[in-house]
Amino acid sequence: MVKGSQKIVAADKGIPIIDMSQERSRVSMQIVKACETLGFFKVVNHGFDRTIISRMEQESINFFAKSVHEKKSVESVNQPFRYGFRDIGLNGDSGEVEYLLFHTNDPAFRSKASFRSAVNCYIEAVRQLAHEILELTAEGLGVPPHTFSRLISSVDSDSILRVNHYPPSDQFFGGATLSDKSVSLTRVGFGEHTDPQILTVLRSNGVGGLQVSNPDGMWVPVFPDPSAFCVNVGDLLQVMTNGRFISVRHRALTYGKESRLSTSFFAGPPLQAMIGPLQAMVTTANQPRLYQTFTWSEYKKLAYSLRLEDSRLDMFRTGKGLEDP
Ligand code: GA4
Repeated sequence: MVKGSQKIVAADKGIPIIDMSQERSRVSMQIVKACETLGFFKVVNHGFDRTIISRMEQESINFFAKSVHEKKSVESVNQPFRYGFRDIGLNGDSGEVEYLLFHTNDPAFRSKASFRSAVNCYIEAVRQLAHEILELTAEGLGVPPHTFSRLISSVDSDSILRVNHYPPSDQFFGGATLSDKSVSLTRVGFGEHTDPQILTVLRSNGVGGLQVSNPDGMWVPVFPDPSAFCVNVGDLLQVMTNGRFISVRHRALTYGKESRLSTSFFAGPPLQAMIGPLQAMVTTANQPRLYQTFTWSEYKKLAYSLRLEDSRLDMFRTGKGLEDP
């Protein structure tokens, strides 16, 4: 069931759509503005190879159409990157979703060579897109261009690819019929949360379900556009920009008779990378340092020990007695 009284506004209301074919400085300014106001935007004319997208999508469709037994046998070498059904994380969260998780430095899994190759090609292409967006972001902020992108291009960067399949709502009614008017079709596919990493780059098929929380406390449904990529700020980018960018809360609902398929790349740094507010973001008196410095490993450990909807960033605010020397 969907809980909470947060209101829902019109689809795409206030969501920036950024045309990446514009002049570079315009794109970088628009990205910075979107990260400051909502923490979420769509990019179009991004130059992503369409064949890579369609191969990835077709292989994912084929995979999720298999029997549960077959799907479960596709275990990744690196637990907990795996096939999952309903259970999200390790602390009791669940949703109407099945998924595949791949660690991007080791996406080895027991499946057809064509699926493995589609995943590898997609990871390389989406990593490049994330890299480009992070360079544009740095340029827009006036900090050295590789400030953020170097963290995700390192060989030991800790990024994840996730493919979520939200089956049609009517597959989850266990006996109730859809003609029963008291049965609401709307279900939570993936509950509200922020992404712990630096940046997320998501693409979906033409079925809606993603919603982002705006600064007025409303849910904004994201109109599905298979030709666009959705980009959201993660917790680490909020920290590095000293709170200037918003790590946006988002969720996925399932309401229809159609399957939704989404593919998200969570761009993360190496486990030992030190993360803290950039000096350039804390220099003036009106921008006091909001967060401590920590390693991604420390932050990830904390995030994975909490529930999906928990706010973890607050635990790394300054003034908690664990200040940097
Ligand atoms: C949210 C972003 C990614 O999907 C993810 C998720 C992870 C998981 O599914 O195992 C987490 C969630 C995500 C944040 C809090 C913890 C960990 C589920 C959960 C309850 C793969 C990630 O990196 O963090």
